[in-house]
Amino acid sequence: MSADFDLNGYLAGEAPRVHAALERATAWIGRKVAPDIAAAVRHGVLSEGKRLRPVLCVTAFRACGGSDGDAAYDLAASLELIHAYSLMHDDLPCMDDAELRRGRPTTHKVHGEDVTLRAGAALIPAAALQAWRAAEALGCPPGTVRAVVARLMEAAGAGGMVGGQWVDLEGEGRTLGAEALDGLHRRKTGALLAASLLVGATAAGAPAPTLAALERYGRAIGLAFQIADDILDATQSADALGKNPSDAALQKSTYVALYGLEDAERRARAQVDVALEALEGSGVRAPALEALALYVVERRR
Ligand code: GRG
Repeated sequence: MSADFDLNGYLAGEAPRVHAALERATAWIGRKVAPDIAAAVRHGVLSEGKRLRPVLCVTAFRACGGSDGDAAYDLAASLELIHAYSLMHDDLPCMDDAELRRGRPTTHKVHGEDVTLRAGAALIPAAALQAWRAAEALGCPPGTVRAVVARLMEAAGAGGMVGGQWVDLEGEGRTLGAEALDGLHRRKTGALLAASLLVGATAAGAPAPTLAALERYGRAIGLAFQIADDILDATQSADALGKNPSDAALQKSTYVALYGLEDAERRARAQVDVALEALEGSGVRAPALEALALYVVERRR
């Protein structure tokens, strides 16, 4: 484990390159939609998130031998387009009904519910096209381009994020057991985090055993991330989080409710160990991925 890796410096270096790719993507989408939809897209996509998914994607891409140019960031932006749409829709009154996100009013509070619904929907096919175009620009062979787009859409779909969200919505006001909670979050949060690594590694031409190990790493940090999210929701203020804590109000089943704070924290760290072990077995040397595994449980927002 590289204890001296400067993750803050690494993230600070990645942020402008990810932002520039998101600017290119939103400008491209903006040319296809009405101005009110384009403004909502910009609000949802360009507001200041942690950019964990695109950073995982470019980090895996480079660690697997990919080159370091703008097209890699364009590929990574496809993950953030899906993530941004999911947050825009998740915040709508028919779902979590949230007013604050990333320290700003949510997209529908500024641009209206109907426009936000349409802007979020436009982002789904835009993300698929974004991944496709970027993989072609990277010179990926046709089969690899197909695999990249398929990985992204599978993770976003009913077997992944959307399916997890269904279970989450149906679970409000009910108590879910450990297995159901893990299953929900493997899909809702974990699938897209794992896909972030797989999209990058697939585009770089990584062999199947490396992809399998990175998938194990991604699924483990996905669970760790969600446990940490539940802990933050239970312990931090809206000011610190940039969003209103909402699990209790929405009567959601959480890892904190299931295990208590201390055990939840222990379980999150155990998942980090699983992730680090998978990384070690992957044959990929990536100090940034080691540091990111710890970051998901040590972050403060
Ligand atoms: C129509 C049922 C249906 C679903 C649509 C809304 C939706 C799809 C899915 C919701 C998925 C969702 C909100 C998952 C939560 C994932 C999560 C923990 C988000 C927070 O991620 P961070 O902390 O956020 O990385 P930032 O703001 O830093 O990017």
